[in-house]
Amino acid sequence: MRRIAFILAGFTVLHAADNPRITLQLTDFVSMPVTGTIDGKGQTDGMLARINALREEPGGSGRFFINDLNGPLYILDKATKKLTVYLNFNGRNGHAGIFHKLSYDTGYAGGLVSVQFDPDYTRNGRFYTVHIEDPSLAGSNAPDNASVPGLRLDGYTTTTAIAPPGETQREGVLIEWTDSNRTNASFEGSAREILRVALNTRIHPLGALSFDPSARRGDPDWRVLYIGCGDGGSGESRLAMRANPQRLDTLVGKILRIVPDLSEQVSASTVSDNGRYRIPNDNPFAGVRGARKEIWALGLRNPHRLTWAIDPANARSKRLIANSIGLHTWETVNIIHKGANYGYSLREGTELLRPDNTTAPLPAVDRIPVQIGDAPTAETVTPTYPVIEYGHVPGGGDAVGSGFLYHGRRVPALRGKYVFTDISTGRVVYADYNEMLAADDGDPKTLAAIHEIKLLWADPDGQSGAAKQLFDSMFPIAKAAYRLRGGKTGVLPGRALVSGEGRADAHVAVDGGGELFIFTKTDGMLRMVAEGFVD
Ligand SMILES: [Ca+2]
Ligand SMILES: [Ca+2]
Repeated sequence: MRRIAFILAGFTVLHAADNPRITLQLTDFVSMPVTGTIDGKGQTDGMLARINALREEPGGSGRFFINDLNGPLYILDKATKKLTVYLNFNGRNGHAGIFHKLSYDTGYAGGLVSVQFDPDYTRNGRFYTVHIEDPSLAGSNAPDNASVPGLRLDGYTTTTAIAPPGETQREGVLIEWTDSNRTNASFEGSAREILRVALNTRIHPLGALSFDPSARRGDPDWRVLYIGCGDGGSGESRLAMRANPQRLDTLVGKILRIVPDLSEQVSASTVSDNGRYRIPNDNPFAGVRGARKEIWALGLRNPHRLTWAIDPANARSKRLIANSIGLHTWETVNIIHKGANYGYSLREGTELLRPDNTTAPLPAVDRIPVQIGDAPTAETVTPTYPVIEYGHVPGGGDAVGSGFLYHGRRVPALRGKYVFTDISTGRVVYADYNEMLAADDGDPKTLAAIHEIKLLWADPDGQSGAAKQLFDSMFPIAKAAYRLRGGKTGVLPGRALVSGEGRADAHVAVDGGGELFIFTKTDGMLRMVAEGFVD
């Protein structure tokens, strides 16, 4: 204990001067087309545009791919701000898009959840998407190309969903797309369903997709895809499915690691049961009888954002980071290790999680059982704990958003800092990356500190004039813009414990150069971080 106290004190002294008070100046970049309803009364229908991620297209085209949960995948030209619907995933109930069973209207993370480029995209035109389907809806679960004449569907077949124990309500679908002409803003080419995972409820879906950006051809991680698979809501259930995030024989509540291209990493992997992807031989449970070979790490509730932190001075020093949304108590940022067990739903954050979903201090002997079937085995492991956590309390938040290790040029003071948001309150914060690495020490008591970022923004509404004002979070910014765009629902659509009535629904994103953007679903705005100031 003495040693821990010394180390913590060391952090404070060592890094205090390196954690400055930072203000970011925001510039409105694009008003995303309204795909919600201006007076929506539900959890999510009143959000003006449910932008979930922004990715810069590799190859220097100067274009972003942006997905809206409600269905559109846009291409945005950064210079001209021209926005084109590239693919529309919403083919539900007479909508013109591709998937008749798209489930986007209930839950915060339904619909078109994610898009990610193949590391070899500039050669092969490939990218990957995850969308959520409701199998109880009428119609086929195969794509409909009426809205995309260039999409060839000859030979396309769906796969059988891999189901977790318990009843299921949704399916997360991973699809590989190959565009044969990257120079235009339309899709022409083929698609292939790779993986379909059934989910117990409509929350915490299959979602995050991430390739190691430092891997090169010939490396063991070249074109190897890491996937965040939420627990589908199983972990907070009072039914037997509560064990699903801990069960090695099911995919939910895990980080998965697969090779989507059957012709890649051939000698170091085996073909999956569904024949659509490969599984690396060095996955930690590849040789464990009864375990799913796809699993890279386990015991996570909703690891909805995965990102790689690469040390700019040493690309071999890299970490996979998962931001995982907590139940009633703790929001966490986790450094993901091969084979590690993050404890959920036996732990939440750095506490014990009881069967009634309340938390308590960790037990003196901090071990949890390995579970491969319906019952725990005799074998036990020590859980791995987050490097950052904050509570569902005033000054904390409700749900951790996306995060990135900043490596851009516009805000030098943020270099070496991990920037992230709380979704509902719209707080934008950072932690020192070296503190995060030091906190990844097997000791739940050591954590990296969180530092507030202030925001400077000029409210475009005439009443407060065009002068820039200082804000503590994205919430008042989204609120002002929501009104200006015609939003009519309360303070802001949605609600949460700490944010109260209304949610900002804020996330950060980075472009190809590592520069920051912030998007907010409730006002449907994408904003650029133009510069940063240090007090
Ligand atoms: Ca094209
Ligand atoms: Ca620690």
